[in-house]
Amino acid sequence: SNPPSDADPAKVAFCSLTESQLSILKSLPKAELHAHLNGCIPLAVLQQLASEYSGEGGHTSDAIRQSLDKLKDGVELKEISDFFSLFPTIYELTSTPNAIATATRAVLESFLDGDSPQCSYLELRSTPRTTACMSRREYVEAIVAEVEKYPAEKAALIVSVDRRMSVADAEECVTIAIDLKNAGRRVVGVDLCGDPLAGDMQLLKSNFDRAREAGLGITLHIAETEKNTSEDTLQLLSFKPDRLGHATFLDDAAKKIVLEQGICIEICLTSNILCKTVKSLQDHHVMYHFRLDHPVAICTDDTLPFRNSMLGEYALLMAEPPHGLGLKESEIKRIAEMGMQNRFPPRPRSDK
Ligand code: 6MZ
Repeated sequence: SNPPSDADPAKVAFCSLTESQLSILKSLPKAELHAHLNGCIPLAVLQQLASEYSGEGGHTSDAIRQSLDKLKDGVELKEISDFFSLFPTIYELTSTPNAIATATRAVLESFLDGDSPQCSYLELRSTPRTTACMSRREYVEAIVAEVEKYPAEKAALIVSVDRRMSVADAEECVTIAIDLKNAGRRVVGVDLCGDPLAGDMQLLKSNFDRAREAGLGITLHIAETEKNTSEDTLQLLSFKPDRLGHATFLDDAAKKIVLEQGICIEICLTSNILCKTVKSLQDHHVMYHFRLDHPVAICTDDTLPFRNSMLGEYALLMAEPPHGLGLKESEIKRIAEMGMQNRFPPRPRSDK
């Protein structure tokens, strides 16, 4: 394959490490807390699913093949809004219970299996979808059944709500999460994701309240883009989240709340660089929070379009500038511990 380029910051950082640095990173217990299932399916698995695709969703096999070829060449995103157009093709290929189970197995394996696993614990997230072949509940059940093949200390599921959803659809997703949790299934939290500028978040609050009261962890994509308003951000903070995704553009009022309440931030370095929501790695807000000893968790977000891995993201912390942040071993160890400490279920807010 081609040598890593600037389009692959995590690979560049990874390749600049010595064997002994790499073995330090490999030996650290690491928690992946922010990985979207349909954004992390290995390309070979999508290609396999494409070869079995019979056009039931209205796409031609050629159209599917073309968009997978684009992913293979490495997508270049001009801005974050380009990112969401990658998903219709992937969704076409994961629209049956069998296909979503196959995809889930592959994602779990890619993070947790092998001689040198990416992480020791994976909290996978996914947005329930209704298709011609399955209901939202069947979708989640297919995924959770695969997650439960791993021990509880290795894997769990977060149910995502998409900002573009109607209130009724969001309510259905939260109800599924609560029902499965109450039935003893491995659902540990709910997430809010999707196009950062869509929807009116006030309308979703009561559902996140229900999730919290049921003992589910709450994580919210927040202030991911410059265009997110302070009202939107403060509204989301009123949901009392346990963790936040990205939190790139917090204003002073929001920062004060996040710092005072010690709300863990899920940090996705490569994602933010490639979606161009941060100018460069050196400008990334992870250092601001880390210097304040504010909890952060290092995560991949979507390994397929971002061509990254947990080891690659940790390499970005360890490599010397300009390819990495040049953190010391003890500092990286501390960051990895923060990730492990912020796994769901959430600790009571008073002991945070
Ligand atoms: C916001 C994102 C995202 O749920 O179908 N998703 N939402 N910001 C991001 N940062 C780049 N990355 C992924 O996985 C894919 C879905 O996750 C959300 C999007 O809604 C995407 O459609 P699931 O498994």
